[in-house]
Amino acid sequence: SEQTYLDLCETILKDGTKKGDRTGTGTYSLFGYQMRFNLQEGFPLLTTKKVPFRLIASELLWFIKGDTNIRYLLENNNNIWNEWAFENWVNSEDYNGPDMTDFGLRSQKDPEFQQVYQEQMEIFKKKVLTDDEFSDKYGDLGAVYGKQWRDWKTSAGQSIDQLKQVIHSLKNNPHSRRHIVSAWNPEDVPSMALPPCHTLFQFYVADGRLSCQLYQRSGDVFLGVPFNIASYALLTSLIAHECGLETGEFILTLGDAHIYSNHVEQVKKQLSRETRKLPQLIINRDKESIFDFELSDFDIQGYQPHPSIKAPIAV
Ligand code: THF
Repeated sequence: SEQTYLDLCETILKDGTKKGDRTGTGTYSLFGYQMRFNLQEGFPLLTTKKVPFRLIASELLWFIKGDTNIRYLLENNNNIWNEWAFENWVNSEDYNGPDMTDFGLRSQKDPEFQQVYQEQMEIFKKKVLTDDEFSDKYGDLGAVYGKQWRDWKTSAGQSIDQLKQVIHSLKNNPHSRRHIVSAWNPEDVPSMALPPCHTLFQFYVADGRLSCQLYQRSGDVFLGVPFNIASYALLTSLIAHECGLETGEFILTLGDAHIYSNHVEQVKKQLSRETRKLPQLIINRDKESIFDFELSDFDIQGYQPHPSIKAPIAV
């Protein structure tokens, strides 16, 4: 239940080690933590703050399509991956605007720079949306999730559709212990905008229920993890639907579980709130294949969260 997430937050604040990180923000961190969500109890969208389901659903559909270009996200008003594509552009020879070195950290500390950065980001978004050539060059994040899930390149030059294969194996050999999808491709890691945080997931079928466990190497507990929980719960529900199974559990195993130092006040605020009843996920029953779903085929009902809590993303 949601309490397991709140327990994680409390444990990190109490026992986490103060640790530097790639982004220069600073974190409180611990290593190795497991959370279990019984999907029969409701859909695990946190209620102690408002979590934007629409963004989670459009990101998941983007992965399922095998798309790695942020244009699709932008078309759906989803801005959660912008910074990583923007970084490629401002570091390229084609960029000749104001200096964007360290834009993530600087925009948080310097309001004047924040404005200059916002302007460049708007230019960037517009170009990705309207200029095909630009979009191919800078809107693409490289071999991130969608690519590895749907089009993993083999050394023999062939392509593996892991998602299709795992659905096939769930339908035809449900008791297999090999229902695995890996996003971690050691050959591609050095060239990725961001090496995958959700590294590998496995499905499990028992008593007509489909469960899923994700190993996440690194979890931004305040901003990312609530998205990741809901995203994999949605994926599990869609695949269960296609395979004619009920949903079981979603288990999230975290490697480096951290709270950024500039999220601590927000986490404390969230911890002061009471949990509420979890909402229900409604799926359009007329569609079967997970590859046919669109945003309008899902709905969340009975979601009455506490208000959202804003926090800056570490880039
Ligand atoms: N980088 C970091 N530092 N943390 C992450 O969680 C993360 N991701 C993805 C890639 N890099 C990451 C991006 N996922 C938000 C949520 C998830 C993200 C990125 C950003 C976010 O800011 N959420 C806000 C709402 C934003 C909005 O309304 O536009 C929130 O309040 O939840 C891990 O997958």
